[in-house]
Amino acid sequence: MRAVAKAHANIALVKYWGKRNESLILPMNGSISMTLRELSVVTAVEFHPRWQTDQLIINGSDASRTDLERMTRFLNIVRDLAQTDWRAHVVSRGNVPLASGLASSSSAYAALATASTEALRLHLDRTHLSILARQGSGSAARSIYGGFVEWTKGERDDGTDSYARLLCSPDSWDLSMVIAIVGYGAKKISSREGMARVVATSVFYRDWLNTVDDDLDNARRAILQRDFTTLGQITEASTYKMHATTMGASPPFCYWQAPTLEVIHQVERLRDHGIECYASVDAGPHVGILCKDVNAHRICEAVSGILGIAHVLITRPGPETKIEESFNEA
Ligand code: 2P0
Repeated sequence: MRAVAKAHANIALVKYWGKRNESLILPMNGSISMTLRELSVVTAVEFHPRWQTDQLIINGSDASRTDLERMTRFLNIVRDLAQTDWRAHVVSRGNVPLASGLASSSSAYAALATASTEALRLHLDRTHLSILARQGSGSAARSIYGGFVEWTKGERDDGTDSYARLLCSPDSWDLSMVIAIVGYGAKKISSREGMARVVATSVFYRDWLNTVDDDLDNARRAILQRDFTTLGQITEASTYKMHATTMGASPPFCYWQAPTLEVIHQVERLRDHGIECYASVDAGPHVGILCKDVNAHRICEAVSGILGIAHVLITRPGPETKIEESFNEA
């Protein structure tokens, strides 16, 4: 019972920030993202009746105890669906920097959801895959789809209406995201911990929630109309508002580092010179710069020289999750 799946990371344009249910991973607000072609993970999952425990290997090394326990909790949901108690060996390899604020869990849990359900012949449709992936990591709900994607927060307590859907396929808009990486390594405050602290304590959190629905409506419309300027402006505003909530938390915290701000200032200068581009920062120091394809290389050059920028990559809208191999088809 083995299957292999590939999933791509995504970066939110309108951010998911805060949970209303921590165990089912139900968000306080909806979000909109772009799936990235150049950042992906391939995960092989095999279930066997003789294995006593789950095993997880990430990029050639045994996973940490925390990562393994988190995966086992997720696979227990899959095992319940398939009514089996077989344990799994999971081998995952990807090019997304882990736990650094570059959406690594989005691709990890989208690939794991897809491969594990295929291995157990559950044959879920994309809506149910999105609901399942969400329970591993919220942003993974969006990586089930390619291109531009909206995750609706839903209203129900059981999460059956909280899933993603496609807004615009990857090949139908010539946008890029230039990603300036500020330095690898795990961040001090995980996104999970950061959003929980913000929901519980931030004096700005209510204001964040009050504006998200308008941002979603306007961003959705901008994507459907291929209105880059409006989408870019909402993207940058969503970033500033999300990070303002961290500064209003108790104790306050900030994911930005000095090079983060340097890159944001460079984005403003580029705009002043007629190169339209917009900054996006997630729960980490890196900056995604949304732009038209035609400007991506120029922007890449303009931020590469900034002190503290370790690496810059150009990403384009990427595909949905895909089954690469299935033992059951053989
Ligand atoms: C997002 N982030 O929309 C937001 C913006 C970070 C900032 O989703 O706790 O790893 O697993 O649901 O998905 C990162 O958080 O968090 C994230 P969990 P996740 O992309």
